[in-house]
Amino acid sequence: MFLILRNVNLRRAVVSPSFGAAADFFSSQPPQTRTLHRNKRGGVCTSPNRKCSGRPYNVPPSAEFVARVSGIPTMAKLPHQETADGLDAAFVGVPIDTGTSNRPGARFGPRQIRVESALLRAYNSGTRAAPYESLMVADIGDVNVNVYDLKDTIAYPILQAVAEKNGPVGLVHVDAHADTSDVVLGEKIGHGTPFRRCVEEGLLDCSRVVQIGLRGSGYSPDSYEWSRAQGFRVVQAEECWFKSLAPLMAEVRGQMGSGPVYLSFDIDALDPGFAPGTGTPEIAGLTPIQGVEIIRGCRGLNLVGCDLVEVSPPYDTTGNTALTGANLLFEMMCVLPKVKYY
Ligand SMILES: [Mn+2]
Repeated sequence: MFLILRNVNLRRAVVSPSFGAAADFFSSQPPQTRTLHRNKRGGVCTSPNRKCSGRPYNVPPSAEFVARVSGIPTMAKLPHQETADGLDAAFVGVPIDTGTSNRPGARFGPRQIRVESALLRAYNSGTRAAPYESLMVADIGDVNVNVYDLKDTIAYPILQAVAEKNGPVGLVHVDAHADTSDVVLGEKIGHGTPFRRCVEEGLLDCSRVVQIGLRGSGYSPDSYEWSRAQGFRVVQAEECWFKSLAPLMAEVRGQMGSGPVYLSFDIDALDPGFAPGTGTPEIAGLTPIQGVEIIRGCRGLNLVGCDLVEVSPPYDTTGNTALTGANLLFEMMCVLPKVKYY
């Protein structure tokens, strides 16, 4: 799991009251200060950790001058800093897979995505976005997860933190799975239940939720009945086949309006032919083009955070799944508010 967060207290995001064991574990650790905030530099870099360029913002070193394969692998070869101080947006890894229902391995996702992200460049050739000309971004490392706590979910505690700051948020959820189960093997918290928990706690503005790419065999004839009953818009994969998703995203922008929106992208939304490195693959999924269309279609929304989850490198030794994940994260950064476009 990899995240891009804006203006969120990360400690609150990762350590929720629901996570008893995890909370105890974290409370025994040194205080963390990863509180994201808008910097007040007025266009002047205030980060003491900027090492990559002479520009006012962190910029990945160009492979025209610095060998891609050199250096310690951070996300997009951005500087690493311990805290989010001075940043407009931060990449943070959450290496967790302990409660996965099928193939484990996603704990290695952030590390592999960082390695593959060395191929990312500074500008988006397709959209002319220049994220490093208007946002201060860095890699703030990984959350020190409790790998002995089997409660494997991330969207739930993050949305608790996001909603605490913003109130109930809209959600663009791209996934093969609805992740709205109630109880799995007696457990209320797992990677198949987060959005039901979010609704129960009032974290989502249910009229501003869309789930895209859902598919596969289910536990009942209508697997997405619960989602629809909450007011979510459900766009099954079958509705996406053979189409551009740009028109859909125009409708989604209308649905989301100007309120805060969170984007959660499970790599298994993509067809396993493109992204086999994941824990619960489902055939006949979205193409990478459609994935990019969805993310680019979020431009203009008031995005408060994004995640990319379930990259499991052991199931794709080519690295392509992690490479795809890295590129999708770059696309997400390019549609954050205030990104400069040429
Ligand atoms: Mn999924």
